[in-house]
Amino acid sequence: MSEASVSPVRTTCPYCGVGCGVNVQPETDGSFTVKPDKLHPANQGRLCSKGMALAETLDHPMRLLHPEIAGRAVSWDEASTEVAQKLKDITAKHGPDSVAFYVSGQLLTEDYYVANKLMKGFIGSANIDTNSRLCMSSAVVAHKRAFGEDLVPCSYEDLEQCELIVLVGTNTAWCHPVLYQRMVKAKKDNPSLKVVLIDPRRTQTADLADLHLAVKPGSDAYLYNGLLAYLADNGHTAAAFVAQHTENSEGAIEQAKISANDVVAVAEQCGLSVEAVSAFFTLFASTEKVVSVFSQGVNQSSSGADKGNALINCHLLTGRIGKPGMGPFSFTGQPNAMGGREVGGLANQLAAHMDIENPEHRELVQEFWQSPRIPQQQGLKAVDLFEAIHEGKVKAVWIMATNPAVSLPDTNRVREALEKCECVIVSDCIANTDTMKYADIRLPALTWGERNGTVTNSDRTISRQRPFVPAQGESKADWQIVTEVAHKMGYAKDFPYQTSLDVFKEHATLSGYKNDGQRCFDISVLSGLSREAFDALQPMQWPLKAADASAIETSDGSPEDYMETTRLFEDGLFFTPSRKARFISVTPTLPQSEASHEYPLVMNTGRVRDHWHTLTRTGISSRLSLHVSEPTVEISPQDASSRGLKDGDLLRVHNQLGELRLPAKIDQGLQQGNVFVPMHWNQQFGHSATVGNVIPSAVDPFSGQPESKHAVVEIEPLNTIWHGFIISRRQLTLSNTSYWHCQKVDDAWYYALAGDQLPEDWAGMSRKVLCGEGKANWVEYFDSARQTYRGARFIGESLESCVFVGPSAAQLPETTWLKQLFTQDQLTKSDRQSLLSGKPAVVVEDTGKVVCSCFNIGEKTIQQAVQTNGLTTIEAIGKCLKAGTNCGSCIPELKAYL
Ligand SMILES: Nc1nc2c(c(=O)[nH]1)N[C@H]1C(S)=C(S)[C@@H](COP(=O)(O)OP(=O)(O)OC[C@H]3O[C@@H](n4cnc5c(=O)[nH]c(N)nc54)[C@H](O)[C@@H]3O)O[C@H]1N2
Ligand SMILES: Nc1nc2c(c(=O)[nH]1)N[C@H]1C(S)=C(S)[C@@H](COP(=O)(O)OP(=O)(O)OC[C@H]3O[C@@H](n4cnc5c(=O)[nH]c(N)nc54)[C@H](O)[C@@H]3O)O[C@H]1N2
Ligand code: SF4
Ligand SMILES: [Mo]
Repeated sequence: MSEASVSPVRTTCPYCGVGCGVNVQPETDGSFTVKPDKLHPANQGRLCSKGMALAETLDHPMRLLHPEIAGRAVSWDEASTEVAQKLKDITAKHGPDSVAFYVSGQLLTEDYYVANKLMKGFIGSANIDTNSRLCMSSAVVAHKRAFGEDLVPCSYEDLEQCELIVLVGTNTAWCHPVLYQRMVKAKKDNPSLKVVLIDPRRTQTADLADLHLAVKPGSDAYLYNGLLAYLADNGHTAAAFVAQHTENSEGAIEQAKISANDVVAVAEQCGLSVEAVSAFFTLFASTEKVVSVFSQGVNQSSSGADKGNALINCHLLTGRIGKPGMGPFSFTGQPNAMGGREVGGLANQLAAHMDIENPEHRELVQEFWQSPRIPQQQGLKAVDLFEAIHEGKVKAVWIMATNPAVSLPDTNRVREALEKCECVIVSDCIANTDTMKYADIRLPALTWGERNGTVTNSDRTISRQRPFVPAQGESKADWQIVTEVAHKMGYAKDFPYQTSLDVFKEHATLSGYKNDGQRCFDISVLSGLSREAFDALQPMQWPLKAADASAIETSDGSPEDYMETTRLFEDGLFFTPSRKARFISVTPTLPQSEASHEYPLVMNTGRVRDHWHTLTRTGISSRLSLHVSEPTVEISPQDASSRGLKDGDLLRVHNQLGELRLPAKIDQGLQQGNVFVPMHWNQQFGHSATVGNVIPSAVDPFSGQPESKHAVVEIEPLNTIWHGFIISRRQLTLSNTSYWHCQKVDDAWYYALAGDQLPEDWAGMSRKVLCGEGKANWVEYFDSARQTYRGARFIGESLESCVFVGPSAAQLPETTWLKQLFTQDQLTKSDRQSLLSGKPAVVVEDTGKVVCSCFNIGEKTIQQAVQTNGLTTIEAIGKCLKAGTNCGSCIPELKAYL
């Protein structure tokens, strides 16, 4: 390939709901360079650390390459026939509700559309739900109740046009890093812009905040009811707007006053000082241009929908919606959480923002699909769905692009359900996920870089994902897999799709079908999209309006034929029957599990900066695994000291549902009595590290969204008598250890280990664990007095693995140098001689935990540079070390060293 002949492919990042544009440049050596797209409206030339590292995660060592039935590789023909037959047989015998699909906000819109159509219109059940249930479903309910439709009014540019940003239950710095950077810049450009953070933890996001309200977990609705009452009592009502464009303001205010009659009561309910609550209320009341961003700290709650509405109520009362720089703004999590909602991927939706329980909508969709049947009522929501599988009511489940054995609450029960289920079909690109273990039929799906279609981000911008590498193995697009199954079930004429464009056009057409302005979601001007126009499609914000009335019929989707919509509700009209927005009366409730004598600690969960969900992508990148390299339970300094714990102590975190085994990490940002466990680790990456093991399946009564942010637990030291580690070129299966976790390092895997029983023979055990192909030779050292064992396994001259064991973690060597040895094909004589000492003959510098992953700069390097050179600004650190000058994701952390 000559340099000149290949131009970069413009596509969209597959991670978070910011939906950044990326340019992928194929290089002459077959590799790819990923750069931010300067022209994409979401990121305007920025990318975070995960986006920057995308090229490193393209080749997955565990790709699923062939369809399999019961572990046997089969042809696609056989696989799709088997899936179709199973679905037909089971529904013929037990009815349509005896089968289910469980899909994902990481599917493309086209995949999602086809799966939803097959289940709802042809199998005739509404048993299709999605991992968006765990993520956005409370926000969906809040939007529908308030606005009559699931609509996000704002646009990213509102973050730059406002005077106050309230961040509620969002760790934006780590989870929507590019939007965080946009906010940082907005604040720099406009020093009067204020930021308030509402989060029980002091996260990296607090760095941007003028005020941080460390609320008592789960108490946000008290705060927002209090705010509503305060606004009403102090004359901050947009009276004309409220009268003309809203309903039930009085009811909601009255209800709010029952729970929160003054600032003192609110402060008490939320565990805050009266001053802090007053400061927030005054700031909100006195600032016209307010954007309130909310995310999982609000949604993942047994009262998440009410919390969303309590927040929206305050925007309605002040009329702060539908104008530049203001509005409630739900940040979506997954790259296509919004697209999934457009096509109706939730069990209570239909398609194109229509509802199953609305007879007119049912009729309309059925007519459009020409489908033989359509369910009359909602299907099972995720948690109930897996319960129904457990009970044997649902006998076949097809899981696509999600890992429920890790991400649902009460994962032990979910795993039992999958174990018992008659037929588990899993479409995934990876062969070894925790869920894949239960699959009877495995279907290899395309992944990012290979897929071709559309996604929609948090601010309603539809962007293209374009392919730049060929499909690996026999993998196929998800829409194509579903289409083939639909054909085998006898629905060939109803699923006539040859390409994802065919699907997209049908979806666009349905959005306008008999719409007449009743449904906001309308992209029907793209119904006649040509191949060329689809391939050239620029990011655009729905709803799309035709530039002139005739354009809909004739348009080939060229940009001049339509107009985008930056902001919704500018005309004060909503999508309820009365066209008025609704205030919702909210009675606050606290999380379902309460701390007790037995389980005194409140456990919170969430994300870390450089990892994505269940680690199927980021877990194979050594660079992304450096920032937070191990699963931990974060505890407050007070709890650590009262329990005599220090960093790194191995703990059992347990409650009535199960246990976790994790090292302690003392975190100044936690309140006493609270602990935090990241959601990412699972059975592929650790022993008892799946946080869902201890999360109860409490759900919101309206949305069915689980309370994944809340459990109560007790912690106690894990009994261990030896500690060790293994570094190995291959991934290993470990038994006989009471603790392990693994981390990808350059050219190898690092395993931390601990056990409560000494093996009879370390050498024998090491051989068993590290056995593999090729004739190996060992170098070993055993000190029986000190109970120390060290061994290394060579294949020829190449170091294949090494193992270090001792009575305590403190007696093990630092591992930086040992990990580096695996980047060499052959060890030098001196390295080989020093190997078992764990230290090089010539000492290499330990740079500490990596902070800047773009330039691999460790904390010790930063501390040293700050001290010796007297650096006082982020810019100065950047000049001196380059840290923070590329993607900027580490800037909040860099500030801590100044
Ligand atoms: N790095 C990274 N980024 C991601 C993802 C990822 O896996 N990794 N996943 C993406 C997805 S799918 C999603 S949904 C988003 C999630 O994005 P966020 O919602 O921002 O992320 P979380 O860490 O889940 O939770 C946010 C915060 O809620 C706080 N919280 C917990 N309980 C409460 C409470 O009672 N009240 C309040 N006010 N706050 C509370 C937690 O302390 C946490 O800091 O991130 C997206 N971006
Ligand atoms: N305790 C706790 N639990 C949580 C959360 C929390 O904050 N705390 N957050 C919840 C939230 S918000 C979310 S969104 C979920 C996320 O949880 P999951 O959806 O379970 O997590 P992922 O690891 O993203 O799973 C995606 C799967 O799809 C596969 N995949 C990737 N691309 C494709 C493709 O193109 N096609 C197919 N067929 N497969 C593909 C990946 O290999 C992976 O196995 O977790 C939820 N669970
Ligand atoms: S903020 Fe980061 S993870 Fe999210 S879309 Fe942009 S580059 Fe991807
Ligand atoms: Mo999510």
